[in-house]
Amino acid sequence: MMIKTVEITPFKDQKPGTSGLRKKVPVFQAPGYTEAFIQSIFDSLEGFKGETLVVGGDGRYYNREVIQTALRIAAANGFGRVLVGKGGILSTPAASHIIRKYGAYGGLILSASHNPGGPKGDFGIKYNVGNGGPAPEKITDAIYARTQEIDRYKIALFNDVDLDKTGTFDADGLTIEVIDPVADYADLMETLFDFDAIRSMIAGGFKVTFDAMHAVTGPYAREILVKRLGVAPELVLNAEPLEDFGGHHPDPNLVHAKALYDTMMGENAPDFGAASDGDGDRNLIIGKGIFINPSDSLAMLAANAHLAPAYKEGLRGIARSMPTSGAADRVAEKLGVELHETPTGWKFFGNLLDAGRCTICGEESAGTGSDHVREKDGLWAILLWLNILAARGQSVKEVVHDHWATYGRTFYSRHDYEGIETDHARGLMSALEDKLDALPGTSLDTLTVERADSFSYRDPIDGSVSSNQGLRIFFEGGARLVFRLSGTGTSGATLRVYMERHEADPALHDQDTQEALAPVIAAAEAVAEIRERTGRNAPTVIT
Ligand code: G16
Repeated sequence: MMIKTVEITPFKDQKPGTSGLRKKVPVFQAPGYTEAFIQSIFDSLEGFKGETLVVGGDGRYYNREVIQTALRIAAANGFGRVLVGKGGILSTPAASHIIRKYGAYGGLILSASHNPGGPKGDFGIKYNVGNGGPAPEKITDAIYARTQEIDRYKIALFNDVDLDKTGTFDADGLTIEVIDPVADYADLMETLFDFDAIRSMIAGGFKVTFDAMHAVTGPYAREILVKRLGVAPELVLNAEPLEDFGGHHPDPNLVHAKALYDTMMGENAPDFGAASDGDGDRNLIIGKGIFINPSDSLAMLAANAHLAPAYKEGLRGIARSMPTSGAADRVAEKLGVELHETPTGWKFFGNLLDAGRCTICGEESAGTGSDHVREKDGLWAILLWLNILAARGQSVKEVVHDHWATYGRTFYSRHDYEGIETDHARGLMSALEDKLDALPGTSLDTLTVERADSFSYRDPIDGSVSSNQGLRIFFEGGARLVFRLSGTGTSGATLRVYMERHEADPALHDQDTQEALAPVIAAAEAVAEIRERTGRNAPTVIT
């Protein structure tokens, strides 16, 4: 194998965020930038000579070029085999499954998730370990440390591999298998859920619509929803993956999936509507006339999971990220299983899942998943919902109202202030942190503070500690307010303000969420001076 060693100077900004390194495409296109990061990943790992690496991405602009580069650097560094999705495509949960199924050493997932794509859009590289999950912090910290001192990368000199033909190729001693990105994943889904029951429900007239947002899940949805479950093809929308997602933002929230929301709230709405994001790990669930917030969705899926074959023995535990609402905690309590509260980032669920301490995990950021892979999984969440609806023979609205009647309703909302000046965002957070100790006993607008802290997590499996994971304010009566800065943006800073309040009285469950949370929203402004410090009068996105 012809290998070239190229000298470089370190790029100082290659610190992985919540989910890998995300930057604008032109940043990754700078000479040596992508190579330096991939080489830094490999330099931080041990014992992979001759092993298998999985490589795939969400099909966004620059995906194919980076895959060719990754193949050459993997070859030069001694990997023996690379499994790569046809067309360079692998959804994030499918990549996680492939790593696990084929016993790979790890994988490179190329995606900037829900962030926009295109020549001026975002790109990202994430390393996943052998359990199929995102690298834990001790590895991402090591990768970052390596990026700060790297002085060369090694690259094999072979021609571009044809990514559009499945088959096995030899590239100068590296075995490259271009695989069907969908088949293994679709087969896995079929083992988890009662496809017969879902198929009968759909054949009986239950209408399902799915918006793939011109992102990676289109081919998966066509295979699973249309071919295997009988969903009408015309109800799978925007199913062609496009490099720029059709100019849209592949974020399945109420702003970017507004068309779906409007359809679901309209007169002749289908019974069930859903969407997924750029790389297929997030989900949006909307029933006819009712949006389900992701925190509620986690709680409802956990409460009903036993209706699906994979979970019929019950759950071993539930895990949620700290900013996710406490709705799932009530389910865990009723089921008598452990509830784990982790920092934001799917990587924190990996140890718990591996140790059998939880079966279902979820985050307010539209991510839900289980121990079937080690990533959140958009289509999995959609299929579990469909399985539950088929088993219960009820509408989404009925399931939701029944859940609230049993557990009470946790009103929940997240307000995002996107693209604010980094200095302003940091200033707001540090001023707030300075105030925390003095808050208990004081009033913020109409609410009285019970306690306040900066969230820190000690992993119960490996004992590692992650500090500064968000500022929390708990109020008398049970309401909660959380402030964090996003770790996934690529320009400026995004302030996230998470609000929740539990309401036990069913007579009050039909209030508008923002109205129900008005006292908490007012408290957020009072304590953090958001308007003054960010210069914004309103959030950019409300979910
Ligand atoms: C990633 C992480 C999630 C996290 C989300 C939002 O999701 O995997 O665990 O909740 O980012 O993070 P932040 O609030 O820091 O922006 P994805 O779908 O972007 O890979």
